[in-house]
Amino acid sequence: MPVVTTACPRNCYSTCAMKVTVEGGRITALDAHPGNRATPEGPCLKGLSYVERIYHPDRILHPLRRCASGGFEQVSWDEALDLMVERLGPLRSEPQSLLHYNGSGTKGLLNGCSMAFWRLFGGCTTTYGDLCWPAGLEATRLTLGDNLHNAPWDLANARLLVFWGKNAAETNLHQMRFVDQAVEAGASCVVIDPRRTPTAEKADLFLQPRPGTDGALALALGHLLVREGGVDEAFVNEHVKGFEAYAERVAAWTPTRAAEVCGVPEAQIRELARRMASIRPMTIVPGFGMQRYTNAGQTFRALLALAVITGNLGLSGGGWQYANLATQVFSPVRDPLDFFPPEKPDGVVRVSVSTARLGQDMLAQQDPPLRAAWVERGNPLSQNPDTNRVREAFRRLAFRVVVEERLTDTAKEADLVLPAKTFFEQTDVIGAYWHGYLQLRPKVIEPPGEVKPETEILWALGQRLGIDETTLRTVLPEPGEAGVEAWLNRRLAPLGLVLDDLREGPVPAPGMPEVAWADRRFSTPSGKVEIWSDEAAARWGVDPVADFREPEEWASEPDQLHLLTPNTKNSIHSQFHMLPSLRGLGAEHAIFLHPEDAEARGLRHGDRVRIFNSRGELVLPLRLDFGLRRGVVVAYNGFGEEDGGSVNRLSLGRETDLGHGAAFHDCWVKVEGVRP
Ligand SMILES: Nc1nc2c(c(=O)[nH]1)N[C@H]1C(S)=C(S)[C@@H](COP(=O)(O)OP(=O)(O)OC[C@H]3O[C@@H](n4cnc5c(=O)[nH]c(N)nc54)[C@H](O)[C@@H]3O)O[C@H]1N2
Ligand SMILES: Nc1nc2c(c(=O)[nH]1)N[C@H]1C(S)=C(S)[C@@H](COP(=O)(O)OP(=O)(O)OC[C@H]3O[C@@H](n4cnc5c(=O)[nH]c(N)nc54)[C@H](O)[C@@H]3O)O[C@H]1N2
Ligand SMILES: [Mo]
Repeated sequence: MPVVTTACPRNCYSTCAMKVTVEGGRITALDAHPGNRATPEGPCLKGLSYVERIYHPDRILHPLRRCASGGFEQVSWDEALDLMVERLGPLRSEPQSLLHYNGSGTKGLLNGCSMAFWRLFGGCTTTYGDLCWPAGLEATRLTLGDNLHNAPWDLANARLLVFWGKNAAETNLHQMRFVDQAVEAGASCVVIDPRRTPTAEKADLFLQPRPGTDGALALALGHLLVREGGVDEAFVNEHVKGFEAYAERVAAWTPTRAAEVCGVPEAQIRELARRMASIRPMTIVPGFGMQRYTNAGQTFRALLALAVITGNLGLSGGGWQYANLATQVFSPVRDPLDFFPPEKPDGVVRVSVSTARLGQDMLAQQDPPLRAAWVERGNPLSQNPDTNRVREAFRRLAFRVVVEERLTDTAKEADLVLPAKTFFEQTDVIGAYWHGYLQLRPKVIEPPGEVKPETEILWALGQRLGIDETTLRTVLPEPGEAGVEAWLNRRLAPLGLVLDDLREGPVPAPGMPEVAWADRRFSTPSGKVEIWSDEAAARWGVDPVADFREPEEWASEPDQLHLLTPNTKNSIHSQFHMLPSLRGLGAEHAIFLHPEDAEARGLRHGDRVRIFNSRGELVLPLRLDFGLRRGVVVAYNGFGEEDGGSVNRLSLGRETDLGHGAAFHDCWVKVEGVRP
């Protein structure tokens, strides 16, 4: 029975190595692979459910064309390709009228082929920015020069852990092992989150700030560290730019003031400052949920400054664990402005729209207006802000192609749905963003039905459009495994690697650090850690030193609630939660409120409630949660129309202050009962 090594390519910290058992051309089992030191326990429930997911009856196995009745009909690849040539071919004279949109549905080097193909087509409109993490990435890059951190297992050496807006117990399961190891060895664990999450159960100090106010909290901690001792002067003198200006900034942020702004007891702020001053090494682990605000980039700079002034950089057990881009050796995402191609070496004009403002920007685009879209690996009708506007923008197009595994909210809007492969059906190489391993995900089964990998769809389309094979070969692998392997080997060659090196298991990316910045060399303009950043001011128009401002959207009426839309354990965004085996175990699409907030509205557990604002509404069951901060309402992102509608009906397309991220959590709503 062949057992093959592979790795899970979902957009998730863990990027687990796994072993796949194949019997008679079918996958029958998935198991742990010890070769990845960060994930030796093996896949989570989502990972184990792949056996169900890839053979699920709802999987799309053939091209589907919208028919006059509004439904879909199965068509042959010939018909699908003819239709694309007929509808997309004429756009080559005005290629920016075609939008190329991709989400983060899967990792893989071959993902880049699609964009390259549309360039060959003549260009297209692309997107810049990202839904996920760019405010934090840019804050880190501006301060430290790079996004790197210590190896995941090094967290076990921390004596003080600060999980700041990160819910690792659900979003980075494998990290909890290292947390347990640290705590067992006597470390203190602090969690800062408006929700009492499963991660908070590990904490010996738990702060529940008002959402969007962490910047004020961090500045007050800085105030206490500067005033009462806790600054590592040797480190600051030698390696830090801007300490004086920072000390001036935090002078005004007394703990009393921050306690008022953040709604946390002053004693807790003092206690946390005391720990930061006296316990070393400290690792701050900030999450992504906290950087979905219009003030998030500056907030992150304020948080990061705490690791800097206490000298917790370049040592085992210490640091700032946000994103480890050691594996981004192929296509750096270090600079979010890379998303705006600055020059046009191929002479092709490119236009970009903001991912965060996708709906508004698509509707606003002129010269030429958008007429068609190609969507792959993404579900913008569920996952991008302002669902109603995104839907309007998609409906206004004349022709939409969506490459998908199942009929998502986005696929349901398409004129043509093309079946997507799963990661068991085409070889690719993937990186990660928590550990530093490169991993192979080899083809282990034949694609079912008429499924074709994207690269083969584009090859066939290119041929029909009359692009010759020599030209196609410059951007796409030749169809078939041999073509893919040759293509991947060409990409690996500059790293001194070949595919065969990856077959047995994960391989550390060249330069993957055990301890980041052990050499204290920072690739910032000054070569120092920049808590004063001229670049931040010049590029983003923010104060060169971290400051605190309320998020743009802030309560204006007393009965408004702050909506948070976090992730859940048994789904990855809009993936997995529909599988029968996970359905009963996963989070529910519901509205979660503190009992006192419910009572104030005359609502009881189980009531049908309407959650609404000027952008949209949802009607869902109410669940009471004593673990929430009062004034906060929670609904999970990832659910779509068939479950009652995406939470993004309520969010506005709005960018973060740094990095062109999406400020999903700048979002206030009201909640009321619905008559049965
Ligand atoms: N199981 C699972 N794992 C995942 C994912 C998934 O969907 N499911 N998604 C993956 C991806 S793409 C991402 S981006 C990561 C995200 O990983 P995390 O950052 O852990 O996840 P989030 O749920 O976005 O946010 C984490 C926490 O931030 C808190 N938070 C929100 N606003 C604030 C605030 O103002 N202050 C503070 N202190 N906390 C706040 C939320 O209550 C939430 O508990 O997880 C990855 N891993
Ligand atoms: N309100 C709110 N909204 C959020 C967030 C939030 O916290 N709150 N989080 C945001 C974050 S952090 C992220 S990362 C985004 C995620 O946003 P997306 O990346 O758009 O969402 P996913 O549901 O992960 O994946 C999209 C689709 O990719 C498909 N897919 C998977 N593999 C393949 C493949 O190989 N080929 C093709 N063609 N398709 C494939 C899946 O079937 C799935 O439908 O959501 C964001 N949206
Ligand atoms: Mo994300």
